Parts: sequence; structure tokens; C-alpha cells
Amino acid sequence: MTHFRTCPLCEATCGLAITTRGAEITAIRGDADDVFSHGFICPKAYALKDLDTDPDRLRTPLDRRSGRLEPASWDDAFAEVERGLMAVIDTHGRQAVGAYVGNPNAHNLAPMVYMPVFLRALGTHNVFSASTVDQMPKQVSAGLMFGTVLSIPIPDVDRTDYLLMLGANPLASNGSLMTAPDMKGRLRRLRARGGRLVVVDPRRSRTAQEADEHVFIRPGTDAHLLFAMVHTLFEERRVAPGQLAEHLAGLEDVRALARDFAPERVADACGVPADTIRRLARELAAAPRAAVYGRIGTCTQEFGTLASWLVDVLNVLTGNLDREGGAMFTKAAAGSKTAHGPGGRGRGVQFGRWKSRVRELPEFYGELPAVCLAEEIETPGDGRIRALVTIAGNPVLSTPNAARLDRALASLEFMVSVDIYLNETTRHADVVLPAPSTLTRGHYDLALYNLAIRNVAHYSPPLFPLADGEMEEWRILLRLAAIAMGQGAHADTDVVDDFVATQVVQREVGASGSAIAGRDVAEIMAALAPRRGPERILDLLLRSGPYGDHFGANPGGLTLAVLEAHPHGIDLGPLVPRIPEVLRTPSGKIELAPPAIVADVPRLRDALARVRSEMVLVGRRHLRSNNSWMHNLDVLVKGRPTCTLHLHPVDGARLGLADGETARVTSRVGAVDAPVELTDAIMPGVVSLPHGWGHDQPGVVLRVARAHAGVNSNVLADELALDPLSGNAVLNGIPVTVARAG
Ligand SMILES: Nc1nc2c(c(=O)[nH]1)N[C@H]1C(S)=C(S)[C@@H](COP(=O)(O)OP(=O)(O)OC[C@H]3O[C@@H](n4cnc5c(=O)[nH]c(N)nc54)[C@H](O)[C@@H]3O)O[C@H]1N2
Ligand SMILES: Nc1nc2c(c(=O)[nH]1)N[C@H]1C(S)=C(S)[C@@H](COP(=O)(O)OP(=O)(O)OC[C@H]3O[C@@H](n4cnc5c(=O)[nH]c(N)nc54)[C@H](O)[C@@H]3O)O[C@H]1N2
Ligand code: SF4
Ligand SMILES: [Mo]
Repeated sequence: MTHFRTCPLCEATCGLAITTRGAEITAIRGDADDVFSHGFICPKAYALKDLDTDPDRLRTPLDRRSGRLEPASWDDAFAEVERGLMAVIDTHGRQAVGAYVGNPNAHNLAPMVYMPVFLRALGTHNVFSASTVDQMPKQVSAGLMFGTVLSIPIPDVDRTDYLLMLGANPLASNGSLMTAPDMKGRLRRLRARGGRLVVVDPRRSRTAQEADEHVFIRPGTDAHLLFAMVHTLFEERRVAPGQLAEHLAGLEDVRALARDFAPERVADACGVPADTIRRLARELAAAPRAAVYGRIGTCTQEFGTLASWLVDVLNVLTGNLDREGGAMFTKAAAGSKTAHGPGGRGRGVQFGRWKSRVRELPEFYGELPAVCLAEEIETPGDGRIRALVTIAGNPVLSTPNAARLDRALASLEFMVSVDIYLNETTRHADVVLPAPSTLTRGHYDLALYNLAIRNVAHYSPPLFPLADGEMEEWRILLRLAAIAMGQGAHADTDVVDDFVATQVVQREVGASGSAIAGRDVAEIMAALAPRRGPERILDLLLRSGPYGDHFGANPGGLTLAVLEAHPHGIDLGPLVPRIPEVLRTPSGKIELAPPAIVADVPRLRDALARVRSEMVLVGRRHLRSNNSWMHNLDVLVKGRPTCTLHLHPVDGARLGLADGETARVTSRVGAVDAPVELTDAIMPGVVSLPHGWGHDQPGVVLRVARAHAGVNSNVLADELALDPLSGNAVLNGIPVTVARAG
């Protein structure tokens, strides 16, 4: 039998054709009929079979008895969670509980729908996530400029003539904040139709190798480079926002701010000649249709928000924002904040509604920066985090000063993890609740379809039934929510779910501008029956969404049933211009110079005069890896080790380090020893280590990964280094020294 299913592993959302015989997967192929991926897949997709059958994947809850994690029944495990969590809450209050939610939640419908329910029930301000070691700077800049958390312009890769890409390597990562299966094919086609691809990266990455031009840049200086391009556009009278002009606020402020960033002033800091910067600005302005796109390298650095902002400033100044072949706004079928309510203006975004206790870092979109998790656990006083819940997160490998966080987790009074492995983080838990195989759940990319280069919708039903003794992840989340609400460990999740769904429907029919405003709650609930769980809410979101059937008011519109009848997905067409309707800023304008951003520009200017570290560390991604958690699959880790330190031969000669020798890399907060791989694909003065490795800790049950342990690069990342505008960690451009080990 062949099942068609969206791959849940990365943002590309490829369609898979999975052939099974009984409970066994016999083949995984790309689904040639998938409306978006047309048969493309990457090697990770094949590993879904091995992930499903991995003997180390947890299948039974674990709870700690006499210091050891032992198998337990679900009822006993939840009873233990209730005891542990409520003891802390009763004694120290709700702020004493923290939560960390990780990246796989963004690829999983159940937490997309129920995580907010759980976090609200927990009632703590101490919520952390992988977002602040990732894309928070882009969410802050886009929120300030356009009005919502996901108002992020997406490069219209299929129609552009010129793509300037900074700090991204989609040939390894398969793209991020740009859902687009087969980026390699799309970039090839861009060049085949006469378009130009320019990649700015301190490494000649796989994507840079495929580009027309690769520009080396010193880590952390993208904002300088981009500002100098803005400067050039103004200086040479190439600013041409075209039809956007009437929707802009702050254009003159940008002109004034850019004065200090002449190409000649930043060239040295960036390591990019002034002529090159001017030429890039001219090319961008001259291209009929162009897009600027930045990702991890531009976000997880000191000036992450400024760089993310300048990316879109350039898109605006060159008239490429919201135009075909430029940077455009997706209109997702479900869960889009910009496809809801009256368009054109809105409440905008607000940060700092509360602050972290120790360092007083502001909240962003309801969460606190991950860089302050360890200190919130370690620092005595009122509101200290004494219990932690982690859900699909591995912060010990993913967040800065990993060694400190590791110690902090060991000191907690209580910790519960919802995860599939006993790994570097979950080994500290008192209770581990196993999420079932990804193939046992329905899949719809509620988050990623908001960031896609086409408007698409695709639902895949579960492939396998739950195994005996497994529990759906949404039920795990609702039982945790019930515990946090004080309803005890034995809540009936169907009852909680009915309550939640009714609330969601009430909110929807009560929202002015909703497509189903004013409708009867009971009528809508009846129309959604007999579905329940995430599928019921998904059906509601689809049906009340911009393409929905609006429960009869728009016959022929989308419903979950329609998606079920289209196993290869539904293509809702290319992106279309959406300004001003997409805007949700209070002014109804594109805010080109938000005050918070303007206030950070002096810091960027001051950095030009700063003495630079001789060596800095950046990260990188490998096609066959996925953050920290797919290293236990032999098909992905066999072959040459990839957790190596890339070092330029010139630096190798200077430091007396030959290929294959072990280097010691030291930063303010830690040191690691890693094998050297000499390569001229990296800039002199820059070294690179991938993140997500270091699987040799005691208590970690990852037998394959342990044999390919690698080192944890986040032992080197400094928790005091952050982008102040977003609270995001600095994971690229970390000052280090490199020497021979031993
Ligand atoms: N130095 C450096 N650090 C980085 C980065 C970098 O570029 N450089 N990148 C950052 C980025 S972009 C990200 S997104 C973060 C990721 O940071 P995290 O989200 O903290 O880490 P992951 O490695 O994605 O770990 C995911 C966890 O979820 C578990 N898991 C997998 N599938 C499921 C499931 O279906 N259900 C449940 N409940 N659990 C599951 C895994 O076992 C693992 O424990 O790392 C960041 N850290
Ligand atoms: N195979 C694979 N795919 C993945 C993941 C994975 O771990 N493995 N992780 C997924 C996740 S969670 C995410 S967020 C995405 C990330 O997707 P991408 O952003 O495409 O991720 P990277 O491949 O890390 O590319 C970042 C690039 O930035 C460069 N860089 C570092 N510092 C700087 C700098 O200061 N300036 C500039 N201009 N460049 C810099 C690095 O050399 C690197 O080539 O990938 C996703 N897809
Ligand atoms: S590119 Fe991403 S979505 Fe596509 S098959 Fe690979 S891991 Fe899955
Ligand atoms: Mo990420």
C-alpha cells in the first residue's frame, strides 16, 4: 500500500510516497504528484523508516526511582508529574515553573494547536523556546515593520531575476523562513532563465558553490554591509519604492541613518571591498525583479534584528517588496494572522510586557530569551525557576553556555520532558513522557505554510495506528494542561478537548472581521463533529480561513475533508501582492524606521571602531543532520565524520595545525577539542563547527549517536552575548582562540 505524506523533518514540506506491507515500511520515495515538491526529497526522508523503528526511541513513560529513570505506567507518570509540579507551584508559585519548547513543535500539528493551551494553564512568564536561538530577530523586525509575528516577506524564488542571499545555505538546510522544496532545482532554474544568485557567507557553502558570485563576509557584519548598500542607493539616487511609496513611513529617517555607513567606512570591518558593496547595490537596483533574503547567519548574531530589518529595507527601497519576483507575503489557508479580520492596519506588536528576573531581559511574543534560562534556575530569590517542562527541545545542545545549563538542569527540584529520546537534556528529567512515532499522527504544516513561496495546503492522515501503550502527543499535552490547571492527573482528555474546541469556536465567531463572525457556536461545533483533537481545530481554521467554505457561506471552499480527498496537496497559486491589506501596524503603513530599531543603530556605528577578535567561530549545517536529534540513525551518520573544525590553511600553518589533528577551541565560557579539517572554503580568521553534537554524556541512551559523539559547539557560545533588540543568542561570530590540543 502507498501512503502520501508530507515529510515532517524540515521546512521544505516535501511530499513522500511511503509504501508499506503491514506494519513495515518497504519504500520511501518522493511523491512525483505532490503539487509543491514534484518528487523532490533529501536523504533525511529515507531515515523516517529508521526513526520509526529506532530501538532507542522511547515507547514507555519513564520516572525516576532511587535516582534512576525506570519504565512506568502513564497513570503513574502523570501522577508523578502532578506531585512534582504542584509541589513547586504550591510552595513557590507559578513563576517557579519554566518551560522550554523546541523546534520539532513547529513541524507538528498537535503542539501548534495545544501548546498555547498548556502554556496558558501553566501561567508562568518563564517560557523559553528555540526561537531565541533562531529566527526571533526576523520576527521582531517584521513585526515592527509590518505588524504581526509572522509578517515575514518571502523571496519569490520562482519568479525573481536576482537573489541576494546572506547567511543561509539552503542546499544543506533545504531552506528556512522560505518553505520551498527543492531549492537546488529552483536556484538552478533561476540561473537558467538568466537570473543571478549572489551568496554572502563567511564560508563557501554548497549554496555559494552553486551561485554566480560568492562574497566572503566577516561574521556579524551583515548589517554594516546592508546599510552601506542602503547608503549607496540614496547617494546614487537609486531609491525607487514605486507603488509602495504611499504606504511608507520613515523613509527620510532611513536616509539620515544610512549617512554614517558609506561603503568605504564599513569595508574593512566586513572584509568586503567598497567597490563590491556599491556594485551589489547597483545590481539590486537595476534587476527587473530582485529579492534580498537572510537567514541563520544574519539572525543568530550580534546585530540580528538590524540585519533582518535592513534586508527588508532594501526590498522596499528597490521596489521589490510585495511585487512578483520580489519579496512577498504568503496567504496561508489556515492560521494566518494577516488573513484574518479587517486588513490594512492593526494592533501591531509590543515587546517587554514583562522582563526576566535576573538580567531584566524583555519578553518577545510571550517568551523570554533562552540565553537567560540557566541563570533563572541558578540565581536564588523569589521567582527562581525550580521546575522545568521541556517539550521537543534539547537546550543542552542548542543554547549558549551549554555546560552551565547542563549543571543548572541537574539542580532543579523537578523536571518533566515530552520527548522521543533520552538525550543530553531529557537525562535530567524526573519524568519522561514519550511522544509516539511521527507516522502515527496527522500532519499539516500550520506554521510553515505561512512562510511558503506558494500558497499551498496539504494534509496527511496518520500512516500507522498507535502502538500498544503509546499516547497521542495532543493528549499528553492536554493531560499536562489539566494538571497545571489543578484538575489532577486523571483528567479525561476528551472533555478537556471539547472545552478547548468550544472556546476556540467562541473566539472565532466573536471576532469582528472573521469569515464566520456572529455564527452560532453549536452549529459550528456540530459541523466539525465527529472530529476531535488537532484535526477538529484544523478543520475550523481551514473552513474559516481565506479559502475556506465558511461553513456553507462559501460553497466549494476548503475544508479538511477536501484536503483529505487531495492526497498530493492543493496548490492555491503563486504569491500575490497584498499591500496594504496584509499590514497590521497601528499606522497602516510599512514602518521603515521603527523607534526601537533606530535606537539600536548607534551600537552598530560604534562597532566599526572596535578592536576585532583575531579568530571567530561560526556554525554550519550538514544535509544529513537535523539539529541535535537525528544522529542516532545509522543511515545518516555513517561515513566521514562531519563534526569537524573547519580551518583555513593559512591559519592552520600559523597555528601549527595540520589536517586531522585535534584543535582546542576556547571562548570566554568554555573549551572543546575537535578534529581539524583544513579548507579554503572558509575565510581566514574564521573557524566553523556544526551544532547539535556531543552525545557522550553519561545517561544518554543513543547508542548510534554515542559512537559518533562529536563535540557540543554550544559549550563555546556565550550566554551574555545577545542581540538586544530580540534577545536572540549570538551563535555566529563568537570570539575564540584556537590552538593545538593537549
Ligand atoms: N551553535 C548553534 N546553535 C544552534 C543553532 C546554530 O545554528 N548554531 N541553531 C539553532 C536553531 S535554528 C534551532 S531551531 C535550535 C534547535 O533547538 P532545540 O529545538 O532545542 O533542539 P533540537 O535539536 O531540534 O531538539 C529537538 C528535541 O525534540 C525531540 N523530538 C523530536 N521529534 C519529536 C516529537 O515528535 N515529539 C517530541 N515531543 N519530541 C521530539 C528530540 O529528541 C530532541 O530532544 O538549535 C539552535 N542552536
Ligand atoms: N540538513 C539540515 N537541515 C536543516 C537543519 C539542520 O540542522 N540540518 N536545521 C533546520 C533549522 S532549525 C533551521 S533554522 C534552518 C536554517 O537554515 P539556514 O539558515 O540555511 O542554515 P545554515 O545551513 O546553518 O546556514 C547558515 C549560513 O550562515 C553562515 N554564516 C555564519 N555567520 C554568518 C554571518 O555573520 N553572516 C553571514 N552572511 N553568514 C554567516 C554560515 O556559514 C552558514 O553557511 O535549517 C533547517 N534545516
Ligand atoms: S528536504 Fe526536508 S522536508 Fe524534504 S525530504 Fe528532506 S527533510 Fe524532508
Ligand atoms: Mo531553527
